[in-house]
Order: sequence, then C-alpha cells, then structure tokens
Amino acid sequence: MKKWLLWLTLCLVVALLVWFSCNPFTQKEITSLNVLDDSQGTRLTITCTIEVIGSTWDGGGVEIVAEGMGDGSQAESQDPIFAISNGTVRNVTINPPACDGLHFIGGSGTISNVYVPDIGEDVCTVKKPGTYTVNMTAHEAADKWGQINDLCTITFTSCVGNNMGKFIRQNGGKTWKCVIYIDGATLSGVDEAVVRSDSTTTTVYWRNIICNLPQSEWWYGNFVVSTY
Ligand code: ADA
Ligand code: CA
Ligand code: CA
Repeated sequence: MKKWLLWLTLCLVVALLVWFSCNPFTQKEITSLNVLDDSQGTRLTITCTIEVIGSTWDGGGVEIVAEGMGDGSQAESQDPIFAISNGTVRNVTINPPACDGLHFIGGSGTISNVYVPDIGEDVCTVKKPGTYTVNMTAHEAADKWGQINDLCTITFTSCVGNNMGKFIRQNGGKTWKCVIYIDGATLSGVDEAVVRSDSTTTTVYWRNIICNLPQSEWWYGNFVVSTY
C-alpha cells in the first residue's frame, strides 16, 4: 500500500476519535452549580453561615441543608444558618439540622417568608443592637423560638409556630429595655409563655395573637404589655 494512503487512513482514524470524544451533540448539559445537589436545584447544601450584609438574599424557594454546623439539638455552640446586618433574607426553607437559626448582628434586618419545619437550638436571635422584622413559620422548638440578647426594636409579623416552650425570650437576668411588637402570631403547643423577660422596662405591643395558652399566661415577667 502506498505510504500516503496509510497516512490518510491514520489521519481519518484520529479525526473520528476526536469527533466522538468531543462531539457537542453528545456532551452533557451543565445544569447546576456545584453548590447545588442533583434535585433540580431546589436544595442548597451549606457548610458555613451565609452572611447577609447590606444586601437581600432571596432563596426563591430553595431548601437549605447545613452540614457540619451543628446537630439542631439544644447545644448552645451551633452556627447560625444566616447572619444578617442591614439586610434581608427571604423565600427559603431551612431543613434540619437548623442549628442556631438566623442571627441579627446589627443595624437593620428582615426575615421574610422563611420556613423552618424543625427548629434547632432556637430559630432567630438578636445578637447586636438594631431594628428588626421577622415573618417566619417555624415549628418544634425544644425551648425558645426567638431569643433577644441585645437592645432592639423588633416586630414579629404573621409568625406561625407549633410546639415551643416560649415564643420570645429576652436573655435571662437582663434588665435593659427592648421593644417588641407582635403583629399577628398563630401559636400552638406553647408550654410556658408567649414572651418571657426579666426586665421591667421592656415593652410588648401586640395584636392578633392566637395561642393555646389562656391569655393570663401569655406574659411571663413584669414588663409592660399593651395592645396596639
Ligand atoms: C441561653 C444562654 C445565653 C444565650 C442564649 C442563646 O439563654 O444562657 O447565653 O446563648 O441561650 O442566644 O441561645
Ligand atoms: Ca439558647
Ligand atoms: Ca441560640
């Protein structure tokens, strides 16, 4: 056989091999980022706190699963799923383990349309002074739903929760004033109180609360309570 024919055959074989390995028609489409798992981009696995600083984090209905951030028990050392300062978190489900929930870390902050089917240590905490708004459905708090550890004006609007010790707790033994608005809450399976505080200057304004407890047991402490 002629040499040039051999070369031609060889080139043809190489060309066919290249074609079959790189053919754009057989290539798989890249459908998701590597932070998403394979359930059609509806699940987001995280391994550290999402810090929302001066921005809006809109999950668009995504479900978060936290790995290595806590076990959702009553251990106090778990990481929050979100830390918010001058920002908004909305439209997200936080699946178990919900660890230490969402933290407000200063300035202003909003939680809107967030769903937590199984609360971890607690579900939202004021860590630093600020003005905050919470609209969330969250169930199964072993003890506290919301925790207030620093000065704030905080509004809970259309919140829903089933099974908890108390809905809101100002940190034990603290006597500084915080201002709490409850603008609609549907609470069932509450064991202890809607709000518990050891401060006499803290003020709770409320309207449209539905709760399994008799109203005489809603407020645990000697703080100021008023409808609005
Ligand atoms: C408990 C604990 C506080 C704080 C709080 C929280 O009340 O005593 O120090 O950690 O929980 O923020 O969960
Ligand atoms: Ca706690
Ligand atoms: Ca906590």
